[in-house]
Amino acid sequence: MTGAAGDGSHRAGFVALVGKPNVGKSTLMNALLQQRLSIVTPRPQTTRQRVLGILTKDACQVLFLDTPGLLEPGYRLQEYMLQSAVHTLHDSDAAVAIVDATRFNRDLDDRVVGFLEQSRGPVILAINKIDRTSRTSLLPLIEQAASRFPFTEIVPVSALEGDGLEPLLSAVIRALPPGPALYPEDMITDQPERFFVGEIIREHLFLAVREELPYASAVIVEDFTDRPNGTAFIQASIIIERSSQKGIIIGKNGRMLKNIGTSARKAVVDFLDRPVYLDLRVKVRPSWRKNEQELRRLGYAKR
Ligand SMILES: Nc1nc2c(ncn2[C@@H]2O[C@H](COP(=O)(O)OP(=O)(O)OP(=O)(O)O)[C@@H](O)[C@H]2O)c(=O)[nH]1
Ligand SMILES: [Mg+2]
Repeated sequence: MTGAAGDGSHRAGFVALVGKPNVGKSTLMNALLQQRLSIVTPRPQTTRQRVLGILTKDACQVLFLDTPGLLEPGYRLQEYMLQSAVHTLHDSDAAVAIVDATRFNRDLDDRVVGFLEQSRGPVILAINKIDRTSRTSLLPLIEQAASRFPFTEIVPVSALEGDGLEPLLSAVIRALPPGPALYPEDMITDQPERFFVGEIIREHLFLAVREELPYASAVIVEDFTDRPNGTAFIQASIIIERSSQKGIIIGKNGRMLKNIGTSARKAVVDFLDRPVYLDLRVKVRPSWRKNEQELRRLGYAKR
């Protein structure tokens, strides 16, 4: 049993991290957990599913839920992403809404406020990326934010530089309901290694390709077997929509696919902390983003 639970002061609960695409939700969760769990890229719409990150301290357990950005869906995958974010917000005990300080008006628009109004619990505002603004520009943003929504607290942060994280975490803990820890204290997430391996490969794919291609691609882990010699044998496929995209991902003399495989494998080794054999292939699934059955097969299943 953790810490101060005996005297009834222990707190625990689910905290949704929500906001427009690219505001830094995943970077913030990783910074709060001090662990690289959720994938991060410079592109909007990187996160496609909710990711649980568990932070256990003596007097509390915070169950952070990273979510996809609150986008305007144009196709089925995006509908799934929005639904996943909105459901997570509805199901959580508290929420941290995140905005990019340099894009404040875009990030705290009426639509976002409308979603926040559906939150079950208190909502804290994290004004992120303050490393890219001046201190003097923050005060007017805080005043505007307070006039748009009854945030319980407003905290300026830089998830990238680790600035403001302590005050934010204190605000989150104050927003949690009393209760015992819900997960064992050494647990960091409830999602399987296999899920994160697919995500890490997708991260390296997103970093390597341009324009529409990241949005037209997905990764599926076909086989994940721990061999008796201690090596994780992983076979994964990059799914794309058209055969014309296949050539781009494979690259001249197979170089692009090889580079993605090499960098992804290194990151998977860091994550799993054991040797990894990675076999990476490319498969075409026409219009998978719009096809319910394909989406389900890729793990993007609606509830
Ligand atoms: N300068 C600066 N950049 C940041 C900060 N936080 C995040 N970023 C960058 O913003 C980009 C998006 O970060 P993510 O954490 O992937 O953002 P997200 O909100 O999870 O994005 P989606 O999953 O696509 O909705 C990355 O290039 C991050 O490095 C910050 O505090 N300062
Ligand atoms: Mg994200």
